[in-house]
Amino acid sequence: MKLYHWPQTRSGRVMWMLEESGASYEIVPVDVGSGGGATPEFRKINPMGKVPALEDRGTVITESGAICAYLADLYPEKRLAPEQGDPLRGLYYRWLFLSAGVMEPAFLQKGMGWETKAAGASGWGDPERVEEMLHAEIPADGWLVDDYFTAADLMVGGGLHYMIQFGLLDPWPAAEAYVARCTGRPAFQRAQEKDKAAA
Ligand SMILES: N[C@@H](CCC(=O)N[C@@H](CS)C(=O)NCC(=O)O)C(=O)O
Repeated sequence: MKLYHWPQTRSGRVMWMLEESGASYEIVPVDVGSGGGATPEFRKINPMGKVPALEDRGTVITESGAICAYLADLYPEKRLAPEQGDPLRGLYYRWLFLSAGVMEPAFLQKGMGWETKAAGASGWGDPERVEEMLHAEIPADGWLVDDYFTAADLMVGGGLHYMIQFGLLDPWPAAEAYVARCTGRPAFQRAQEKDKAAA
């Protein structure tokens, strides 16, 4: 597998997931900060010009949540997702989609200071509503979906880690402890080291 990657970007989450999966992969650096994403060669890999992109046996997958879900299914023995047909699989999808479609835009809106004129029409509501939901749902102990870590924890815990780090979310004890459980995983630590080495 090839991971098109640049340090300290969202592709770090995929590197973490590759480490969780035990996959063997090669890192292909794409300097998205200096126009590397805009080259015709890379646009053939990802027409959005963004990292991460994962190439596996001739197919390119983009979008970090999709890549993490793909890897969880590819390595079922690592138990990083509930099985197909288990209702908890629906809960797992809910968190993956919330992470990409609700949490990210809400916190970007907050970071950029954009006004929401129609929170009822925007799919993510507004940052206040998303924060209320997170306060209610981030578990004081354990994980989001079941009693084991899944790719949904990786996406949500990784996202919270970033938002707290960059001052976009005021931490509360349960969130801090949850993020610490996620980032305390050996696979996260290995990915961090590889990300630093790639930098
Ligand atoms: N929705 C995408 C977002 C990817 C993304 O925005 N990547 C940024 C780095 S964190 C990037 O490559 N930016 C370069 C650009 O847009 O030119 C995902 O989750 O994979």
